Formats: sequence, structure tokens, C-alpha cells
Amino acid sequence: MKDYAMGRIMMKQNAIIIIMLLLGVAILAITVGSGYRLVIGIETLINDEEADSPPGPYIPVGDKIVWTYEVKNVGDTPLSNILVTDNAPGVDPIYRSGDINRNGLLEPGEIWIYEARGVAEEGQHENIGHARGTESVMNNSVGYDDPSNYFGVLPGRT
Ligand SMILES: [Ca+2]
Ligand SMILES: [Ca+2]
Repeated sequence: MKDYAMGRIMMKQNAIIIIMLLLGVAILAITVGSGYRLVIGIETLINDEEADSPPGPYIPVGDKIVWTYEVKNVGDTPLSNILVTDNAPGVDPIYRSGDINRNGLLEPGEIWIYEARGVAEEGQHENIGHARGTESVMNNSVGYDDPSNYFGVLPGRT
């Protein structure tokens, strides 16, 4: 009778251990599965500077600015429907080059260059370039951001 009870307790403990192990595996699987897997990358440059944090370059008000957006596939499958935007009104990135095999897909190893032009305005400004695409395995939409900063200075106030 006592052995039987012990057996029951042992089985119960084993069952709890197995359940806990399964839970652990499930949590791990969920963490890995939903974990942020970076597949698209972008670097936003202002006049060839990364300028990720303020103030960035000091540019005289009225001077021309060139923003460059380097978009790359950092995953291992092609990306389609690539869209590059800038959060600043009136700053519209335009595709320049990078689709080496001209198939409209951003493949691993390709870096697509987009460009926008504008004129420096007074004070501290931040442009956040956003790259978006569709990955080909799960058909998920993927995106990434990168900022550039500049400070527009009035003549005589440097
Ligand atoms: Ca940047
Ligand atoms: Ca391509």
C-alpha cells in the first residue's frame, strides 16, 4: 500500500517535471518564433553622414541637403514590395540604384540606394527613414527605421 502510494507520488512528480519541461520548450519556441528577427536594414544619411543622434551636422539655413537611404536585406530570403519613406513632410525618397539583377526583389547582398533632396531649415531637425518590405517565406511585412539629424544655423550664429 505504501509502495503503491509512493509510486503514485513518483509518477505525479515525473508528470510535473515532464509538463514543466514541455512548458519550457514551448516558451522557448514562442520566444524564438516571435522574437524580433531582423531581415531588413536601413541607414539614413544626411550629406553622407550617419548623424544618428542630435545635433548632427550644422548646416546653414537655405543650403541644399541630400538624404541617402541605404536599404539592405540582412536576412536570407528575397524581399519584395520595398517601400522607403521619410517621416518629414515633403521629403520623398526616390529609388536610385542597387537592384543588381533588375528583378524588383531586394536580395541578400543587395543594397538599394534611395535619395531625397531638400533645403536646410532653422533649428534641430530629425528625419527618420523607414524601409518596408515583404519577406517571401511567411509573407510577413517587415520594416526598420534609422534617423538622421541636422541643425540648421542662421548666418552669423554658428
Ligand atoms: Ca543614420
Ligand atoms: Ca534584385
